[in-house]
Amino acid sequence: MVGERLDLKGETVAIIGMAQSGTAAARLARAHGAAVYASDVRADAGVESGAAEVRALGGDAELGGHDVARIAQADLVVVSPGIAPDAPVLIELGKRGVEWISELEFAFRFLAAPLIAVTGTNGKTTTAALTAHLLRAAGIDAELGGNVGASLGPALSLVALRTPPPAWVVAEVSSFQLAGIRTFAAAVGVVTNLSPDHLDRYPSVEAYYADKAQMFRNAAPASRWVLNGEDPEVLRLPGDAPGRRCLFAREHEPQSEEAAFVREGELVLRLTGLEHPLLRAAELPLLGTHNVMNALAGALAAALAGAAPQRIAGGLRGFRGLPHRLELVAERNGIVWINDSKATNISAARVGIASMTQPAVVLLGGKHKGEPYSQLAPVLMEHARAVVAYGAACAHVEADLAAHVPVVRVDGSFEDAVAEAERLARAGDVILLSPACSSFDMFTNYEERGRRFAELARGGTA
Ligand code: UMA
Repeated sequence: MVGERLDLKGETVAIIGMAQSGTAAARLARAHGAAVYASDVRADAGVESGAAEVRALGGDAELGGHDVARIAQADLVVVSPGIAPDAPVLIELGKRGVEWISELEFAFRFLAAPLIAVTGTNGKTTTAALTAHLLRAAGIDAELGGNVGASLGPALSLVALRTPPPAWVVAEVSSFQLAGIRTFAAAVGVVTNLSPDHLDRYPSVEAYYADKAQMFRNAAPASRWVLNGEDPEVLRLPGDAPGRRCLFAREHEPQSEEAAFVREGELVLRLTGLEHPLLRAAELPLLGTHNVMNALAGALAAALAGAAPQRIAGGLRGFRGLPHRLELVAERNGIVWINDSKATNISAARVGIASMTQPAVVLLGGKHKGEPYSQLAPVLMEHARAVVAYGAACAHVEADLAAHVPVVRVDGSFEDAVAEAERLARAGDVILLSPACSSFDMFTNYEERGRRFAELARGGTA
């Protein structure tokens, strides 16, 4: 299951969006001989560098709008994942009967290595990064990319340019990317868990899950599906797609011939019926029980790609976790500062808050995504001294939670919100950035939000 590797000589590829994915797709298209027309509605510094890169490669780049007629004439149209299906440019193309593919699909067509694709609502970045780490620990040349975010790996189009190709590619794939696939097929597909998310883009949870289910669109008997055996939505997702189900679970031992589970505090792999104890869960260097599930998923995926169980155990012991995910960033005046900026939805925030062992002042807010924050009330009542509601969602957060926990609403800047959290915290407390929202009201992305929080935590000027 590797891509078809099309020859694009004499063809024109139109690329919509010129941030990371668009620019990477332009690079890949040019490398395979295509003429490129890339465009972006924005015309700011964020896309200027992408445009300059496209032009330097001999492509044509246009900022500040899309020439729909020109895009419609292209042989292939590649769309960046951040562009919603109701964006005017896609509506216009739809009216003209023009089809498009996602950057994920485009990149897949040029991948010369088998692929482990990791999707799910939460934990997919940690699981993808861990899987690549475990493969490398087992001496297998693995490249990580896709939706992991720029600090961890490139867009898949850049992975597809690597020469010589790696032995395996591990990609985190989002529902936005899966929405635009045709031939994309993972050799090993991982689904970490499913819960409502992105309701600002999807009309319903079902529509979001339907895009996730695209993972199974080109399933074959040789496909291996690493599935969360404790999540009924995940178990339902593949329907009757061909391929072997390999389950991971923390609370029980799955019956599948390939499985990963915890028995009496020890992580165990079962491969073609044979059991391999790996290490004790307490030896995992990652915070929180959700990370036990991520470790089981990563270990099983790596084993299915050929990593030896003993090497997997060593790799698990040495994995240090990722930035912006329950990351301890400072300790000052008896207060511990934890950056969970990646908790961009309710379910991720709930998991992070639940893993606190000291009273927490929780910074909650950002761009509202549509879910009610009252779902966090039980976990906040147990773990939070106070909530600081900030950002565009602050009124929603306050309205949903004030009856359950002390809420201080800050209508000002992010810096004002952090200063308020510091005022509320006492020695022995944790200040936890757990936004449950996206960052786009105040920042370019969650990484910038997390970095700013870490700066302020270390005593940077507000
Ligand atoms: N645009 C147009 N026309 C429109 C609308 C938008 O030109 O009508 C432009 C925007 O101005 C922007 C570009 O299209 O310049 C869209 O860029 P993008 O949002 O797709 O951003 P990229 O830099 O290409 O990053 C994407 C992923 N981002 C999203 O899906 C939102 C990155 O995942 C990913 O790492 C990268 O591709 C490489 O694969 C980030 C993410 O936040 C980490 N993902 C979401 C998540 O995990 O929740 C899905």
